[in-house]
Amino acid sequence: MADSTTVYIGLGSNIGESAKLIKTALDEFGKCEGIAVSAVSEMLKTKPLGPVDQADYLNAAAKLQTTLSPDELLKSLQAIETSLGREHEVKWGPRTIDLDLLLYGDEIIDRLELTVPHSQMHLRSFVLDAMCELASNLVHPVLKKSMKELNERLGGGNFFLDEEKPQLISIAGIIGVGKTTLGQGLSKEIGCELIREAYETNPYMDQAYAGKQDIALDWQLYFLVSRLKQLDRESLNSGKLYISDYVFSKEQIYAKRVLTEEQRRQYQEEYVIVEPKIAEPVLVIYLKDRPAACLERIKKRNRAYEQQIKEDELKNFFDDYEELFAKWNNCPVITLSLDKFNCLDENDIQRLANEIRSYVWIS
Ligand code: A4P
Ligand code: MG
Repeated sequence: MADSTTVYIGLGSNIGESAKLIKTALDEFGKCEGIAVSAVSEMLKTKPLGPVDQADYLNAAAKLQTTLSPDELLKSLQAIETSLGREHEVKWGPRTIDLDLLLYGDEIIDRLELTVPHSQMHLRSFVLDAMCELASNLVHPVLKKSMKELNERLGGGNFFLDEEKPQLISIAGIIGVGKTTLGQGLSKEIGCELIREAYETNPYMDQAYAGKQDIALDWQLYFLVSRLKQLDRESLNSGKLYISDYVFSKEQIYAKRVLTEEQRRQYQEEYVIVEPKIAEPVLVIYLKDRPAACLERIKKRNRAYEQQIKEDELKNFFDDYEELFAKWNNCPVITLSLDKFNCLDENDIQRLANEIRSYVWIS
């Protein structure tokens, strides 16, 4: 097709004979003037995303060549939706066929009636799994990341921007990796509150790091209460942005590493009361660096109690964080390796802040 543009369409259905409806929609593309279908992904059965209780979906993506403009193409998609019995009723509700324009070349369009790239595609595994089949190295024109990389951030989950939740962004990673430095840079760039881990006020730090096992439980319980004071979902505002320089889930990593079996049993009794009250992050930034490099930073900043830390201990925590995020699917995770990212570089911070804006609800 002369002067055509490569576009990607997301297809979804959960009413009627979904497989047949998706096939018919693809046939209809082929019949439209100015559209040619060049590739189609497998149809994937997916769990419904969103607040409405409804049947599983079949989803797929298609690669098309088109000479139509983005608006003309959208009109064609809507005409096909209508011809296949689509009624626009409940937002997020069940539908016979849904055709979303995901990408139109590398054009960026930001209008209410047409947003390209599709405003939610980077939050949906059911879109990115299909996109990875067709073009895993294709780069998202706004986020500047490949489909593969965007998909890995989701851990198989599907998400939506939920203004009912506090927009908590938690930074995770081992001691000395630079979580607070990154948090300071980001909170300034984005203009939001930074929630800083309250280790200065924990009266057990010195003794705990000196290896006094009998105070380890008090040490961890103090932190548990402090997390509740900072991250209680009742005290954070819905829709407001916050950055914390720690992720609450690390409490379990520490409990496993620093408590005896009996201490851990007692700790768990309190943990199960606190955990349901804590606001879950809508996005995690996972900072990664070699344990040896983190140890260097710990030496440089020279906090007395931290000077006891050994590289082996840092390696254990490193492994624990890796394990945590290998199976994490509670929210998207942006992983940053410090060989490619500098927490003190303004350009790096600005680029990251721009990416973050696509993963949180901003009024
Ligand atoms: N619009 C703006 N940009 C675009 C675009 N890039 N492509 C406008 C298509 N439309 C776009 O769309 C609503 C309005 O968005 C239109 O006026 C159009 O001009 P719609 O198709 O009429 O309504 P919709 O699809 O219900 O919109 P909404 O709320 O975006 O629904 P979604 O996001 O499509 O979600 N779970 C699974 N597993 N699989 C699914 O496919 N789909 C939904 C619906 C919910 N849960 C799901 C699935
Ligand atoms: Mg749609």
